[in-house]
Amino acid sequence: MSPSTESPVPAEPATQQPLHKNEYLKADSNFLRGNLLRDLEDPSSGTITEESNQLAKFHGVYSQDDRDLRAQRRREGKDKAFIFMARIRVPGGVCTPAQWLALDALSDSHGNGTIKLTNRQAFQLHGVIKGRLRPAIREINRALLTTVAACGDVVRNVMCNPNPEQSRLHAEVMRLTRALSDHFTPHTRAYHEIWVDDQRLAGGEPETEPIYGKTYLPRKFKIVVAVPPSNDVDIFGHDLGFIAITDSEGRLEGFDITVGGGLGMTHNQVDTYPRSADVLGFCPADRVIDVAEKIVTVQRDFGDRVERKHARLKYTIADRGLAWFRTELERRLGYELAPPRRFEFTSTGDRYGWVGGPDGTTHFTLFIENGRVKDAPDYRMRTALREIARVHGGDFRLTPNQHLIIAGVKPAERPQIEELLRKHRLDSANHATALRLNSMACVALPTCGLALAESERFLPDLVTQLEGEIEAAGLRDDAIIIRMTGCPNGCGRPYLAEIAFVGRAPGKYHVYLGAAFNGSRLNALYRPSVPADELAPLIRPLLRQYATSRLPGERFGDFAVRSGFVTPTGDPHDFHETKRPTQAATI
Ligand code: SRM
Ligand code: SF4
Repeated sequence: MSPSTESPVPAEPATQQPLHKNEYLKADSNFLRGNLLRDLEDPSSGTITEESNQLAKFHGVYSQDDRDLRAQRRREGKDKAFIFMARIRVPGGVCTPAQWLALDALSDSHGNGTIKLTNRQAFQLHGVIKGRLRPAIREINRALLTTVAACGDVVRNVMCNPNPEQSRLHAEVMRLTRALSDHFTPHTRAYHEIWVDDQRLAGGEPETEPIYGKTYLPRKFKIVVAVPPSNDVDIFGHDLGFIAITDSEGRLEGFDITVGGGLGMTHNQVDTYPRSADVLGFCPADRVIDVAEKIVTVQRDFGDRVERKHARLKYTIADRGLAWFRTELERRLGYELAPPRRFEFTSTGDRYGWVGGPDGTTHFTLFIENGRVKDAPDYRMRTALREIARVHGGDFRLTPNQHLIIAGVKPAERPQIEELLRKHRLDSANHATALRLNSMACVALPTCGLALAESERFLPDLVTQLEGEIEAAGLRDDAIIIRMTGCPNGCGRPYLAEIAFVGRAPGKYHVYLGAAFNGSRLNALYRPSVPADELAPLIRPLLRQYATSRLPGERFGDFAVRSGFVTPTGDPHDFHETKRPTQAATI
C-alpha cells in the first residue's frame, strides 16, 4: 500500500488560536527524541521532565508516582515516590508462553510483582523505577515484544476478537489485525536508539513518517476489529472499527466500517462527552488498510490541534457531520464506500472455561479479576500461570475484557494443564457469580495520576456487597455488565455498561444505568456523586425489581430503560450533572 499522498501536516492551522503546546513539542522533537535520553540518564532525579513525559508516551512509557505514599512523603518533605509504567502492545492480544515467562520474570526483577492485562489486549508493567526502565524495555524487545506506539498521539494497539483458532474466519481477521498494526507503526528510529540499541544510528535514509508526519496525530487513535456475534471489543467506543461480514457459508466478504466512537469526558464540561460510533459503510477485505489509512489522514488533517480535550475523531465527526466525513474520505479514496451490510451483536462478554476448536485443540478462558495477575497468599495465580506457561505448547490470548485464554491446547497436553488449573484453584475462579464475571474496573489508584477515586481496588468489594442480593434474587447466572472507573476518562468503558460507577471525588461516584448488553447503546447518568458506602444500598432494590419484573430474556440495561430509571439518548447531557437546557432557555 503506498503511503498517503496528502500533506502530512496542514501548513497553516485552520484556526487563529495558537496550537496546543504538544504540537510544537512533537514538531521540534526530531521524530520523538527530544531530551528523553538525556532525562533518562540524569541520575539527579527519579523522574523525567513534563516535555519528556509527553514524548515518552509515544514509546509506551508513562511517568507516575505511588499515590498511596504521596501524603506521607509530603509530610516528610520528600519527593513523590516516582515510578514508571510501560505498556506493551500485543496486536489482537496473542502472545507466546515464552513471552509470558519473560514478562513474568520482568515483573519481579523490574516491576511491582504484578502483570496487568489491559482492556485493549495489552500488558502493563507497573512500578518500574527510572534506573530499571531502559533495561526493562530492552528485555521486552528481546522477547520480541514492543512498547512503541502503545500510547501517544498515534494508532494504538489494534484489537480483535482473540479466538483465531476458532475458525478460518477468525484467523483471517487476526492476520488483518496484525497488518493494520504494522501499517501504522511509527517509522521513527528514535525508539530503537533510546531503548534497544543504546546508540544513535549514524547515516541511513533521512527520517520520515509517511502517514503521520512530524506532528503525528492530534490525539490517540484506536482501531478494533469485531467478529459478530461477539462485540467483545466494544466496537462503538473506538475511533475506527471493522465488523467482519460473512456469506452464508461463513466466508469473509469484507467489513462494515464504524467511525467516531470514544468515551472520555470531563465532569461538568458538556462539550466533552462519550460518543457511540456511526456505521459508515462496507468495504471488501483487500481495501481495509487503504480505508483505515485514509480515515487516519482525515483525522490527522482536520482533528483539533488547539484543544486536546476536543481532539478525538468523535469531535471532528460530531462538529462537521458524517456526510462531510464521508465525502472527504471518499475524495481521498477515489471511490465510494458501499452501503453497510447487516450484522448482529449479541454480547460484549467473554466465554469462560473450555471450548473446542475445529483443529482438535481446546482453549481455556480464565477469569482474572480486573486483569491483575498477581500472587496472593491464598491464590497464587501468577505462579500458576508461570507453571502453565512452562508446559503449554499453544499460546496465550488477552481478551478485551482483561481476561486470559490459554489457547491451542493439544489433546495430549490438556490433562497437565487441567491439573495445574486445579492444583492452584484457577478453575474455581470461573465459578463466580455472572455479575463478577462481567465486571471490569480501570486501574485508578495508586498508580494512575488522573484518578479521583478508587476503582480496581474497590469494584471487587462492591460486587461482593451486591452478591447477597444477586443470590437471593436468583440472578446468580444472569450476566449484567457492571464497570467502574476512578475518573470520567472512561478507561473501563463505563458508559457502555448496564451499571457503571464513575469516580467523581475521593469516595464518591456518579452512577450510570441503561447501556445495551451487546454494547450498541450508551448509558445515562442515574444518580450523581453517591458516597461509596451508599452504592450497594442504591443498586440492591433495582436488582430485586429486575428479578421480579423483567420480561422474558430482558437484560438489565433494557429493563432500566423500560422502567424509566434513565432515558439514554446519546446526548452529551446524558452524562453530566448539568441540566439539559430547557426549551425556553434555548429559544
Ligand atoms: Fe485509559 C489515560 C489506563 C483503556 C480513555 N488510561 C490513561 C492513563 C494512561 C492515565 C494517564 O494518562 O496518566 C491510565 C494509566 C493508569 C495506570 O496506572 O495503569 C489509563 N486505559 C487504561 C487501561 C490500562 C485501563 C485498564 O484497566 O485496562 C487501558 C489501557 C488500554 C491499552 O492497552 O491501551 C485503558 N482508556 C482506555 C479506554 C478503553 C478503550 O480504549 O477500550 C478509554 C476510553 C475509550 C477512548 O479512548 O475514548 C480510555 N485513558 C483514556 C483517557 C481519555 C481520552 C479522551 O479522549 O478523553 C485518558 C486521559 C488522556 O488521554 O488524557 C486515559
Ligand atoms: Fe485513570 Fe481515569 Fe483511566 Fe481510571 S479512567 S485508569 S482513573 S485515567
